[in-house]
Amino acid sequence: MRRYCSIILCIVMTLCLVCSGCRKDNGNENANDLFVIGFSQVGSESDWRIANTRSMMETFTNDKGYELIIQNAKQQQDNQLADVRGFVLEGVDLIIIAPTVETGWENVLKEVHDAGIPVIILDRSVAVWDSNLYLTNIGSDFLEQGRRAVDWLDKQVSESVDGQETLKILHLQGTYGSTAQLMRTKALEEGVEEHKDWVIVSQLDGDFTEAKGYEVVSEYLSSNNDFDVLYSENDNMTFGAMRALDEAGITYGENGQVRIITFDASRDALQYCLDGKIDLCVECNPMSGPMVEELIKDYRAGEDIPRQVYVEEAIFTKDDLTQAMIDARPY
Ligand code: GZL
Repeated sequence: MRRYCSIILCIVMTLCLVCSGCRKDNGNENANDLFVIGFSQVGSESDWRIANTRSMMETFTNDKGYELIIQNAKQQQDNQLADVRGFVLEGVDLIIIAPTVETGWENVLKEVHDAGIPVIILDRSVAVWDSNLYLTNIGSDFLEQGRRAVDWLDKQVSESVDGQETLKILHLQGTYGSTAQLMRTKALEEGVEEHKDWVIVSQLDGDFTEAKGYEVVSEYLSSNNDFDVLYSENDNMTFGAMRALDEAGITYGENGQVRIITFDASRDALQYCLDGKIDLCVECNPMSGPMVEELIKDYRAGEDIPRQVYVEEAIFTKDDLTQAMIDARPY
């Protein structure tokens, strides 16, 4: 009998040793004792997105005690849902989600919550009944971005000497259902409501990519060319639209037929602005890695963190820019 007991004891002890090397669920312990973060990123659709991914990689390094696992969802929410469920199975210590669209997150966030893994929502937002399903949402105030663009346009037009009858706006929209699209669109539509002499001649789905922006604007220009403003919800779509305008022989920017308003304020867009090709760049700051790290440090220290954190942003016209400023920009 004693022999059997000693065999069972050996088996139990062996099992304990084997398991002790495994990552404890959210116990912040693993083989190298790194804090493991699963990051579900929208994709790599724009210069903004690539800069945002770079900011996170530069922040969460092994030598600072982190293991960052990045999954690129290629702008498909289904991929993100699978990625997040994979992080739960992996037993990561924290999950960061940059959501493609606002809806469809309730179930997976409940699963993550039930697994006891904290979640940070980055960049865009999620529309869920219970905001306790995530620690915080850190990103941009997209409605404010749009309102800054509308206020600028209002000042431009009210000062314009030609006093034209109607201001015709071509609206190039980002990924439908994303917070960036929903709020930048809401600001413009509010502006049109407030200005009876403004009209949106068409709303085109550019999905935040240069290729789609070129495609939909080219198609529109094949049978229309009567508009005064291009309101484009990100720089990459703007670059595609500029190519289409060039091919159609329509001038834009300084002294052009079409004024261009674009969002993100990437280095290339700022260069076009300084060169008089783009009239207004509305900044959307992708370099949020360090702010995310501070929030995680506060969380791990047991401190309360705000439910919503906005990054600092500005707007730029040609008069606000110098070549030195542009060359020094991080993205
Ligand atoms: C904004 C971000 C948007 C950018 C686009 O925070 O969600 O998505 O404006 C990017 O460039 O594709």
